[in-house]
Amino acid sequence: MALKHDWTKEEILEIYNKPFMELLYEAATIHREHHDPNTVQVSTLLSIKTGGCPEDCGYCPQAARYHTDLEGNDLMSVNQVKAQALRAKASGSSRVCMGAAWRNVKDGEEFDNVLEMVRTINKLDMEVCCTLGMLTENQAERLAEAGLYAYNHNLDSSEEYYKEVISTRGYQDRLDTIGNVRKTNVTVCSGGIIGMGESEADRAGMLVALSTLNPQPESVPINALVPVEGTPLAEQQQVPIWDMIKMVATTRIVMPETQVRLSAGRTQMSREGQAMCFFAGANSIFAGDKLLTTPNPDVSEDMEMFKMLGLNPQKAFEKKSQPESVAAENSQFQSQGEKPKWSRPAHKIDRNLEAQQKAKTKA
Ligand code: SAM
Ligand code: DTB
Ligand code: SF4
Repeated sequence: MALKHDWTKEEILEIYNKPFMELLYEAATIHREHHDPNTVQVSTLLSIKTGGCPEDCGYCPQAARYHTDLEGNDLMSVNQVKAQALRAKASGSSRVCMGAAWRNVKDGEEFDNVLEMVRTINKLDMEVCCTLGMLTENQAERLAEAGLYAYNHNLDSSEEYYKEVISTRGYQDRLDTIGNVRKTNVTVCSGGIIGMGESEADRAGMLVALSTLNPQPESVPINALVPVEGTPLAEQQQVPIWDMIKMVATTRIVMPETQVRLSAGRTQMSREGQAMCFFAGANSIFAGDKLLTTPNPDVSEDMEMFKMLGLNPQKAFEKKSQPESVAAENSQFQSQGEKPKWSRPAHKIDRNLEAQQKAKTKA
């Protein structure tokens, strides 16, 4: 079945506000048609350049203008990054996501070092993601050639509410960076934050902006705001777990093939709450006792939770086999010449081949 790319705010709000059990059932059903419900992808965040950011994102402890307790750091060395990536791999993570507190990437020595970090982690047979702020098309291409798997750049909220939270760059700037990544074979990771004081219509608006991208992002992180003292959003009330479950379920329904990541805010969620998010279609988490600068559950706690729920961490670059029920249905579809239900984004082998071919053409 072709994916729907013309979702409206009204349609999405209607889904978000369905009776809770109906919403959960629909989301879980769609999740099972497109994904293995017992597999969850595990990423480890690594803040390679912390603090001192010139932007004014109202939620962010790394913005230089807010007086938080954060200790900033210059760009880490390639060796430090390699050591951290090895630790992440040993603890069961298949992806490292490197974050830098930059407004945008600047060509030069620091970017060259980041490219070397990407190549180094790739050689460890781990997926590499970066979130470095705004990118030009050329920078996106250079990251692709270095072997980047995914680029994270969030829309954060609806276009209308975004303006209440960030003034130093616009929604279109974000869409342009996502567009530049899309021109390469790097997969797109883009999502947002709930609990910043936005309305349900703003949540739906963000999902309209993401789901009408064609193709839809391969990965959508849903963050619950982590309120940090010193930031303008420090006094926000914790987002109710019900809202988080409803947001995950709605995201799953409007973007069936996307990896939905249960992101920031898990330290405040019970295991039961997180289990409902997985049931509703979340199939990725950030693991490790730190997100970029704020706390996250210990790896051992997460592994205990996975064991309890019978969840398995997804292997790097794994092309998942189809659940049997879907495979049976697909063989029927395929004989009738229809597109199979189960599909996965490009994986390492295809991407490396493409990169090699491009390099050859350029030479
Ligand atoms: N500087 C880059 C940028 O803004 O694109 C990359 C790093 S930035 C910290 C990545 C994302 O983390 C933000 O877009 C936002 O969605 C999320 N984030 C930052 N602070 C957060 C907080 N306090 N709570 C929840 N999510 C947060
Ligand atoms: C995303 O959507 N969430 C992650 C990742 N992408 C980079 C970051 C969460 C940051 C939470 C606040 C902090 O630890 O500084
Ligand atoms: Fe800077 Fe990114 Fe934080 Fe905004 S979210 S202040 S761009 S580090």
